Amino acid sequence: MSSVSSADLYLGFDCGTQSFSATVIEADDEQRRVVFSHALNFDRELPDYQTAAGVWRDTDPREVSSSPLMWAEALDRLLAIVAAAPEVDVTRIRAISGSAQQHGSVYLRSAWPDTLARLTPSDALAPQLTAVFSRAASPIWMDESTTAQCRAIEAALGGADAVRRLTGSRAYERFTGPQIRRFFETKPEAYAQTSRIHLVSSYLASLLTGSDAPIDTGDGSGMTLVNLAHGRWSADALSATAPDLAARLPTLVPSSTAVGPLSTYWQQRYGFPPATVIAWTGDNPSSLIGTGTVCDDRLAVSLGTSDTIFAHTPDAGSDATHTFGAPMGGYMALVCFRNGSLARERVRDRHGLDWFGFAQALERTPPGNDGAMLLPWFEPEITPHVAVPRVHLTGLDDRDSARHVRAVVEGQMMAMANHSQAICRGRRHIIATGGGSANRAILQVMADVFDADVFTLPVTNTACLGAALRALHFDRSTSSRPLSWPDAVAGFTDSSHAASPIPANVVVYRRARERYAAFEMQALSAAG
Ligand code: XUL
Repeated sequence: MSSVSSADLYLGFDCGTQSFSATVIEADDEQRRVVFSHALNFDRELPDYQTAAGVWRDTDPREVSSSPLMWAEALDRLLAIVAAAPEVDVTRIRAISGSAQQHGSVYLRSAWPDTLARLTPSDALAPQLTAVFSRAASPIWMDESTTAQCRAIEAALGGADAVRRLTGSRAYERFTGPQIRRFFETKPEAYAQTSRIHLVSSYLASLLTGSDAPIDTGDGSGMTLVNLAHGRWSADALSATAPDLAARLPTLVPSSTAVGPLSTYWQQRYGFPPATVIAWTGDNPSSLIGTGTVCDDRLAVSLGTSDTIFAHTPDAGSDATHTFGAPMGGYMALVCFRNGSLARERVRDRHGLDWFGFAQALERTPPGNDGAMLLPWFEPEITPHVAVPRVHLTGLDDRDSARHVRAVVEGQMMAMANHSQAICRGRRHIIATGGGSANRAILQVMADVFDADVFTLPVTNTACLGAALRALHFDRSTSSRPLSWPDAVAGFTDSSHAASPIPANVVVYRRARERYAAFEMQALSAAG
């Protein structure tokens, strides 16, 4: 079906852990709609890179990485798909932005800027980039190998609390600064050959503009390198991390910054116009926009590869685990759980179910699971920190599939609610997003555990939608018809009520949450 409209189009990307997506939206004064969306799954559609769930795992289970070359190839393929889509008249695309999994880093040699500037449009992107990496594998957010570097950085900066006040989070294993420090310590020659270190987001923005793109303050605040209150690289944090780091980092800019026009490589390769590329950001900051969480009274829960809970907050001093810059200004408070969809899938697969059977199992079992519980640490966990994975069970018989299903979902929701009290305070309106939010039975557990109303959106990849909305907002801000953020997201993020808390269940979970916290404490202290 080809479109007859002449409204402006905006293109958003999201490079997630397991897939790379594109969304095109149409917006003018009359209409607002998603015109096109497509996702490329890394394992299935780029099998040459041999990823499993989008990642490479080392023999050391703490090390998790992925391929920057694969991300480039996926970007090239997606642009080809968008250009060929009958629904999209690419000449109407005015602005483009994107988001990517947070914290992952890309290490580039001095040939990087020249290579970018001289790409041959008739040739595919990835083969032209093979020589630019000083590190073929990019460490990603699932990497847990930098505990020693976290402690060293915290010691150099006056302790964990001082790091939190300065950067918005204490040093975490997955954060980019500790990752850079470990690279410098373990591979000093490769570090010496690195002249630029990008985040996944700024690396991909660079590939679009054919020039070295900046890092935005939203994604930058996941690096342990940014003075959050000032929105600048912190000289102290940089020197606590690795030598001559300032020269290796791109500039740091507010999220709503134009990076440049789409390069001639893409214009000639697929017929795109010189649309403005807006700085890319992290998937969570982008989801803040794509869920319409632009007012302070709501919170969002994203059920994706990682489960995250986040909200907009006007000041940097939130007492949540992480405070990042928010793309619309101000800040966002966030807590991240590594055992998200992969843990739900493990239970589903171990008990031979599909998602329908999983939902039925939840519906067949009582809230509170008659006291049966599970700590869902199938993989090392970020919140609370669990270095060696182990699933702890109480009151569960291995053959009882339905109770296992309920236990994993209740465990995830109770952990989330217990560890995000600073974010939940005063907020009883949850926007649920991510693949897991399609499951109504999970949303009922969420409503009951949080004692909050849960809403869903027509689009589940809210990071990708957020990127397209950021492109729209920027474009209009430079015109005579600027849009406020609530007006920019309106029509795309209108939510539907999905679940209300059931008072009797709320009482059950109030008690269960206390038991869960005690169970968690006991498991953590037994692990030492
Ligand atoms: C957030 C985090 C994850 C990744 C996943 O701090 O580590 O949510 O952004 O893509």
